[in-house]
Amino acid sequence: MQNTIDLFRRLFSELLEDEKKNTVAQHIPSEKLYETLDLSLKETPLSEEEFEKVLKELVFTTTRTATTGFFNQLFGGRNEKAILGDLLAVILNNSMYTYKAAGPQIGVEKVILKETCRIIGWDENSDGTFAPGGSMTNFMSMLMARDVVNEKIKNEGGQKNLRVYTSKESHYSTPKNAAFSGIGRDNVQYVPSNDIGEMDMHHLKRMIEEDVVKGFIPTLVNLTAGTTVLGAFDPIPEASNICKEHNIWLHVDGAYCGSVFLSAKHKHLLKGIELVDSFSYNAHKMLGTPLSCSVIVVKDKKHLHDSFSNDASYLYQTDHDEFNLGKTSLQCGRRNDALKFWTLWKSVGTKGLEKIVDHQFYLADVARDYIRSNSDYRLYSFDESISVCFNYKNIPARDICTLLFEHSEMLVGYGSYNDQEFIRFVTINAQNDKGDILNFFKVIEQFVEDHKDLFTSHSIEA
Ligand code: ABU
Repeated sequence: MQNTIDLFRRLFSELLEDEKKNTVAQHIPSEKLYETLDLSLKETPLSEEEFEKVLKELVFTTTRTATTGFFNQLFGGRNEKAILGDLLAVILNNSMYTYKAAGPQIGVEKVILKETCRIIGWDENSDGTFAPGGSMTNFMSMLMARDVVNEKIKNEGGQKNLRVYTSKESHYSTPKNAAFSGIGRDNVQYVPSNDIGEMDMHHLKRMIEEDVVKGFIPTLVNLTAGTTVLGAFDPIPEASNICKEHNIWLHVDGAYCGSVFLSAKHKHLLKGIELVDSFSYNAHKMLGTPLSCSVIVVKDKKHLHDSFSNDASYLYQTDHDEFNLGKTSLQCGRRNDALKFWTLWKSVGTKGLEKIVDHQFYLADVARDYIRSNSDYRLYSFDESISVCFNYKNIPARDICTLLFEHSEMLVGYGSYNDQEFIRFVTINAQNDKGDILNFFKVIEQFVEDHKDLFTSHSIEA
């Protein structure tokens, strides 16, 4: 084992050194991947030296997500205390279904869930669990909503007239989950959003009322706290009133920005969160833990048990259900995603998590100020969002993003709203500072200046 630990230390130290010089890994075109790297699996073993060489090549050419060159998705950075927790979780290798198999790690998960529920204003009757990602926490909310409408579905199978409401700007997991749950993709109703990307409550109310008249059963309203493109927050109190009137499960998908519940300054974006039935957030997004760290909490823990528990005498052999977390989880074997969050939270305190969240909004202000003060840029997104959407010199956003990627300069993505396409710059890496944000714009400006021919001669194919 010592040799392996030494190899890990070598690879990690060398990578850290290299990242200081090269924030973006050398781009390997996908069509050249297998001829560039030796990924093949063979009958015979490699020598230790050969093994280290191929592993180093792989590590060094892998997309770098912890540097100042990565703004492509809704995560980034490298929080050391959280990494320590995740490395320990790998070494300990527990499965979180029973107290017998995970011991005190069950308590680690439970204190995170309890503290989350307490901060958002729920009582002892609330609880939660961890799932493999935001899509799956949304899926869990849909299953609980379905089972509340008709508890027989889980035994007898589907019912054709259930309806789910989500905004046009919401995450693409909702139609997939409707397929998985038997509700059906065709029963997802897409509610239009207003000018700043928030679900329009007048439309929601009208669509629900029309569905009731037609004989549909409104089952779930899925709100978003931080839409994937604009980072908008749907209004909770208005949706809660509508849901109460019609007995509909209300879920808030806070995968991207739900962690604002930890910030005194920004928690107003989640005003009314205590009114909802379920709420999910990803600590691997705003809080910067390694992937994945997805939490769902429910106001009444009964629903977790009703939808997810199943007897298994070969598994549940000791202790109370409260400590056998397989009774409330989506999966059976389940890795310990809680420990990395716990090591982070324990080391910086709730105040430290708040600072992480607040810093991202500060960085977004820096970016918006820069854009607003420079006439070459046009801003499309709004204040109080950590997605800063813009165009530069009217150059198609997809051209800039794709060329930056292919030239190993910077990873940033594009999005669209109301038929406008723009660069989506996400200030989610709280390890960045003002200089890193300003440097992002400098990289784009220098790149465009140095590659004028590419931008004037043609538009890149999508
Ligand atoms: N849930 C992942 C969203 C990915 C993105 O919008 O970048």
